[in-house]
Parts: sequence; C-alpha cells; structure tokens
Amino acid sequence: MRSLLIAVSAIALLSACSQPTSTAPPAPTASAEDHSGHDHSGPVTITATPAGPMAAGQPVTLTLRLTDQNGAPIVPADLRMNHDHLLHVMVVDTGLEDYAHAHPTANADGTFTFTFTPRLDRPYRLWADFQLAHAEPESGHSHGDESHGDHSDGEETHADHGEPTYASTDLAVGAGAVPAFAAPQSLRAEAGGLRFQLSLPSALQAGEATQAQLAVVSADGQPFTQLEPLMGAYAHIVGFNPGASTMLHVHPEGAAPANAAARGGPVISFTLEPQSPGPQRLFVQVQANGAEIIVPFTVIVGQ
Ligand SMILES: [Cu+2]
Repeated sequence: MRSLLIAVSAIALLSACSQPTSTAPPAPTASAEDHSGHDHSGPVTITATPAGPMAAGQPVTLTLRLTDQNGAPIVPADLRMNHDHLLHVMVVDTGLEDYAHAHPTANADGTFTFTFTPRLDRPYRLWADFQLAHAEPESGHSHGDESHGDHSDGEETHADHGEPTYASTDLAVGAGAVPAFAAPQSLRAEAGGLRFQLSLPSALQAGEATQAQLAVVSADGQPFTQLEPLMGAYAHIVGFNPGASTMLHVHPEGAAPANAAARGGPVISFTLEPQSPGPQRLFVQVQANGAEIIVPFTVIVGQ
C-alpha cells in the first residue's frame, strides 16, 4: 500500500509539472548559504506538531518539520520560492468538505508554523508542496515511464529533480465519522458572488490527460473577466481522492499574470490527469474583488 501511495503521488507530480510554470527563478537568498553536501534526495517526510488540542472550531498552531530520507532536516534555506512562497500547505478533512491552503512562516530553527481552524471533528490530512533549492532544473519529462513502474523500493520521488515535491501526514483533529464520499459528479458551483461551470470534453479516465475548462460568470450572467492574480496564477486547482491519500495540484495553461494589475477570465483551461478511478474532489482557488474564493467540484474518474 505504501509503495502504491508513493507511486500515485509521484504520478501526481507529473500532472503538475506538465503545466506551464510561472515560478520565478530560484531566490538568491534561498540558496545563498553554503549547503553543499546537503543532497536531500529521496522521499521527504513531514511531521506536524500541534501546539494544543485539535478540535472543530478551535484555532490551532502547527509546527512542521521536513526531513529527508536520512533524517536530515530540510530547512527553509533548502527550499526555493514557488508561487510566491517557500512552502504551500493544503489541509483537508478526509471527507473532503473542509479545505484550506496556507503558507507557513519559516522559523529560524528550521521549522515552519501556521495556524488553521478545522471546521469538522474528523481526521484530516495535511499535504505540503515545495521545491528544493538545490535541485537541478529540468526542461523535459524524463520520468514518464518510471512513475508508472513498480515503486516497491520506495526510492522514486522527484525530490532531487527541481520539480514540485509533495509530502503528507495525518492530522488527528477528531474522531468523528467520515461520511462516504460518493457524490454525483458536480460541475457547477456558486461562490463569492460568482458562478462557475467546469466543462470536460469527455469523461475523465484514470491515467489519461483531459483538457478541462472553467467558465466564470458574474451574478448577472455576464462573462467574468476580472480574476485577479493569486500566488502567481489566475487559479489553483487541487484535487483529492476520498481519504485525501493522493493530491493533484495544477495551474491554468497560458500566460501567467504579468503583474498585479493583470486580469483573467472568463474561461481558464487546465489539464487534469487523475491517476486513480472513482470520485475526486476538486477545489479551485481564485481571487476576485480582492477576496479569495474556494470553489468545490466533484468529478468521477472512470477506469
Ligand atoms: Cu497552485
């Protein structure tokens, strides 16, 4: 099972790295220190330590520690800027109803901290998304076949390839029952005073890339063209399977916002390449009228 999860996570990386990137060049400050000899290759482990009890409705501060496969700490100076931040954290309950995206603060002791307030008394899952500063940038996609291979040795992550690296851990927020997630496909949503419609040219299939389009319409029915830049993109699309044991994180195709005054919409396109069949929750995060909006969809992935 463990090797399967690693394989699925690694495949999710491929989906992410197939998108045009708007990532800035490595920040000089992130690599200025001499970390030669710190070759953080292999799987990355994350631990999350709450400062107090975790419960629905209670703000809790979590301290995150990243370590490489040898147990060596991966500290903020080992990371590079990725969509305006060193570290992105996605927190979701395992019933896929409560989702948050946070940017933890880097601490002098090498840890990261952030505060969130779970809405539900349930097990949660935390996913971290980051890039290692010393990784070799890669232009191609040389990992295609290896990601579909047998990961029984557990060595195949892309932590040393200059691509997004994911690590995840459980958060024991509560022991409440998690409803079965088998909602029908849901491709329309309203949030933040806007209406969103997801279009798929064909049914999603596991292991196949599908071009999705998201149309945004204002409350009065007009195509909405004022999506604001948010972390270097007009939208962030994060998908989870039931239980949140896999995560997929992609961005729109086309040019990234050139500056803070740039605006996007009314349609954004992105590629979805789910790796496992079954229902998946997609959370699309956009910004409009100065406010962040999280829009939930449910897609059904065929076999
Ligand atoms: Cu994103």
